[in-house]
This record gives sequence, C-alpha cells and structure tokens, in this order.
Amino acid sequence: MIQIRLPRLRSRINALAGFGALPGGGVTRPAWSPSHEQARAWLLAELRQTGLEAWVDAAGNVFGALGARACASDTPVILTGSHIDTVPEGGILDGALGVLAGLECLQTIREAGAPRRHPLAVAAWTDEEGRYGSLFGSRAFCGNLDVARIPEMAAVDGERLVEAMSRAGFDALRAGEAQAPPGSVAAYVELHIEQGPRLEEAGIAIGVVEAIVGVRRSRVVFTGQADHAGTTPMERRRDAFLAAADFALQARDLVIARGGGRSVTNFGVVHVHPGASNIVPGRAELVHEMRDPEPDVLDRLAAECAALAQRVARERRIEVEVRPMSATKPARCSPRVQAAIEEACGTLGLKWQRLSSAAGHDAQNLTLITEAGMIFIPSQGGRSHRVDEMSDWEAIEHGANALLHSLLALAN
Ligand code: HGY
Ligand code: MN
Ligand code: MN
Repeated sequence: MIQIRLPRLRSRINALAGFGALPGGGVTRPAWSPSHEQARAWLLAELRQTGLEAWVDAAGNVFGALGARACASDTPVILTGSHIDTVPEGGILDGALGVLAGLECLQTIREAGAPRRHPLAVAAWTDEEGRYGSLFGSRAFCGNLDVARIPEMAAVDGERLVEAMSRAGFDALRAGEAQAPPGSVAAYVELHIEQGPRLEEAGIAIGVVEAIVGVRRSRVVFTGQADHAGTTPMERRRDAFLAAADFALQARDLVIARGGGRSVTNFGVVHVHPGASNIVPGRAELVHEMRDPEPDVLDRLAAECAALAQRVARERRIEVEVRPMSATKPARCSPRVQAAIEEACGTLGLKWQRLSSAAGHDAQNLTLITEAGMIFIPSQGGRSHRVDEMSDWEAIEHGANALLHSLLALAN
C-alpha cells in the first residue's frame, strides 16, 4: 500500500520552522513579512524540485500541481493545502503541516505513478491568521473577498495591507484577480492539527471535521477623558480603561450565559491611550472576538454585546464605538469528502471520529466553491497558538497517510 515518507516530511517541517524561528522555540512568521517571503521562496523551490508545476496568484497564494499549470474549469483539480503564515509566537505545525503533508502526498503519488483521473494541487493560502483580514488568500480564491475594502485593511498595529503587500512585491488592489474559474476545483481536503484536546483525550488518531466555526471580530473603542493620575479626584475621573475592563468581564459572562453552549469569546488585543502610568486613560481599544457554529447565534450575541457596551459607557459617562472588523461564516463540510476520509482511515486501520472545528480554517471558504473537508490529528495537550504547540511524529505520519489515501480516492 502506498505510504508517505515521514523522514522527508519531517525534514521539510523542520526546515520551514526555521523561517521566523524564535530563540526559545516556536515561530513568528506573519503574512508578507520578510521571514514569510523567504519561506514562500523556499516552498516554491521545494515544489519545483519535486517536479511539480508551481505558481503564485495575485493574492499571494502559492500552488504546486501534478498534471496542471493553473486551476482551469476544463480540468478540475483535487486540491489540498493550508497556510505558512503564523500567529505571533506560534507553533511550527499550525498551517505548515497541511502544506507540507500536501506536498509530500503529491510527491509520493508522482513517484508511485499512482493512477488518478484528476490533476492534483497543493495550496499555501495567504494570511490565514488574518493579520490584515482573516482567511485573506482563500477568500480571494473563492471569490468572497470584498476588494473595495482592501485600501482600508490594516493590522491592529495600524500597518496597512497595501503597504505590506507592496513591500513583498504584490499589488493588493489586484488580489481579486486570484478568483478561481468556476468549477476548477473538484474537491478540497485539508490536513490540520486539532489545536484542542479532544482527539488526544479520546485516544483517536484522526478527526473527520463535519463543521467549522464562524469567527466575528469587532473593535470596541471607549473614549473618556485623560487626566492627571494624582490630582484628579476619583469620583470625577472618566477612565476609559476601567470601562473597557468592565465591558470585557460582563461580555464574557453574557456570551457564556446567552450563547449557544459552544459560544466562546476573547479579548486578545488591548490598547490604552496615551499609555503612561501617570495619566488617567483617555481612550481604551479592545478587539472583541466571538465564535459559534451557528450564524444566527453570533448575530444575536453581537447585538447584545453592542447594547452592553453602550450601557457600560453610559453608566461611566464614557463614549463608546463598536466597529465590526470581520465575520467569517460557519461552514458545513462535504459528506462525500468526509466519507473519503473515513474510507482512507479504514484502509489504514486508523480509528477516527467526527468532530466540529472551534478554530477557523481556509476550508470554510473552499466549501463555497467545492466539496471541502478537513482531517485533524491530535495536538499534544491540546496546545496551539503557543510556542510549545506540537504533535507526535507518529500522529503526523497517520494524518499524512490519511490525506494521501483521501486524495487518491477523490482523484478517482
Ligand atoms: O484563529 C483560528 O481559529 C485559526 O487558528 N486561524
Ligand atoms: Mn491554522
Ligand atoms: Mn492558527
């Protein structure tokens, strides 16, 4: 039975981990950054040395293909992939696993001369982590990128997408040209770490993803009054940070109490202005993120949290503005792709279970244009989005072989 070569996959994972590597382990490799562009060049060289056709589209997505020079309607590809950008101080597998296991599968299929009725391709989608706008590359490819918003898209530190892409040699305003021709993707399956504890705790090798969560992000800006931190009487202060902190704690409780049972929320970005210890904060800005598998639950929670922000502001004689940033739609995965993954697990003798993804993924965009699904492998201790994110190499081998046999099943 055809199998991937773990040593080759392992050496590529360790090589990619070198771009943006941190001294204590882990990696910071944001989209369009110098380390990301070096990683892109390395990946293109690896794809070409493997004998694949390789190209980069207008949104910066990297492709490697067996039997195709582009995605075209008359030769629909079986597509796999993930992303090579990372969160700050992230792990070496989030995204990288799916891209490099995809490359390993195409190389194994090419070397074995395995029969297939479709061309195969692997993609590295741009800015999956959304430094400038979530799932950017796969949104452009799947035709749901709002190109009118590109000029205003920026990271939370203010760096504009247009500038970041220009430094990397891309014209952001042309990203819409990356849209795939209709019918050019016959199916999509992505290998990814679970980034949570369920598979490891259940002792199950493979997760067959049936649904992917929607993620909603908003800026919440509280404006009070900067004042002297010593001389201003406490009862006269209009402290923007205290209003933000009060809102954050109450919003957390609201999402747990009023959500759908699987709703989660987070405040991962906090800016206080002017930001000196002897000034009462005049302005405090939060990025408020909420996730749920049901779109209408997310919409309701967003409305209730906006009302809560207004209430807290009023009680504290503060102004507040809630500015929506991004909202990805929850997605259901293709039953046909799930069946192909389960059949591959049967062939390989791997235990599997269906589960939903509480992380967002490019696959949720691919569900808009093709039959799409995902394969998860266990994360050690459920750890992810931290430098000690890791999976056992045996789990990585199982996941890559499950991907290989899923791709072969879908290609025939
Ligand atoms: O944030 C997420 O859900 C994914 O890891 N980008
Ligand atoms: Mn990821
Ligand atoms: Mn991630």
